[in-house]
Amino acid sequence: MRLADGRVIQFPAVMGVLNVTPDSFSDGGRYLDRDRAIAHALEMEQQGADIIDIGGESTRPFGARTVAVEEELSRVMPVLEALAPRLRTPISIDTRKAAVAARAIEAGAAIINDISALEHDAAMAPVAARARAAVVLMHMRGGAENHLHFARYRDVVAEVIAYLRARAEAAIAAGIPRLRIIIDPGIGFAKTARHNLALLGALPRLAAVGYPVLVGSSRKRFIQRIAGSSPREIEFGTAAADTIAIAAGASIIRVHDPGAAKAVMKMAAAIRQSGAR
Ligand code: HH2
Repeated sequence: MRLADGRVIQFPAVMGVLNVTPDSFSDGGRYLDRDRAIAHALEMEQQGADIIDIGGESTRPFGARTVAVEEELSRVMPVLEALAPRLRTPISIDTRKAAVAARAIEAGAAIINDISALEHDAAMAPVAARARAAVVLMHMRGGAENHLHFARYRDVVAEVIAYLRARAEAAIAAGIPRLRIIIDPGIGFAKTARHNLALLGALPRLAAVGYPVLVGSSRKRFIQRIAGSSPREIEFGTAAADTIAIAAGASIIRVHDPGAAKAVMKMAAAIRQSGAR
């Protein structure tokens, strides 16, 4: 994918997560300190991350606090401003707020990762369109605060696909370049373990919608429920989910451990390619 600044992301790609939050479910608080956050992002690039995703609002199920614009800006901007000149990899800003996205883009972010698929803030689509930014459109229901109450579907795969198709069309209508749209089934967002597994199993159908697909399974609760909750079980459970995602046609995996994910991605992509010949 060619970004507005001319940089190209080769797919499949690894997106490394940088949560500058006090309450993210897997690494909350660890990177709230500016210098540690910067060092961690540089380390993730070294380990092979192709994109660094910076977020200042946790979406943790149960009790994640909504964050005011000013607070979110004060968390992410010092880190983003320090990183933009130092990273070769593109930066994505994980936010639902247009004001945060606009400032992040000014400072050098090229991708807007919006878990509300541009629905939370009416000003988001115009901001993205004006900047010719790439956007990640993710499926969820309810707010970040209460999404687990909405995990009811007749046919989760069909409903997620219909939603993402509609949001991609809305994004295009708002002026966002078609070739910069990425769709994401929103693993863990208003979804039970069964829903997450159904979506991972149906990734070829999602990829057939016609946009690159991002999958974020890393360390999520359904992995802990299925694989076990020790660090090693979570690590291998994540690797298994990411292997399947890449083999089934995902273009980007969003992960906390890019070093491991890069090896997983290379192996799964090689197997996928050999099958395609
Ligand atoms: N998952 C999280 C946050 N942002 N963005 C996309 N596009 N897809 C995802 O699956 C996704 C996301 C939640 O994970 P994490 O960043 O680890 O935790 P928190 O939201 O608590 O910061």
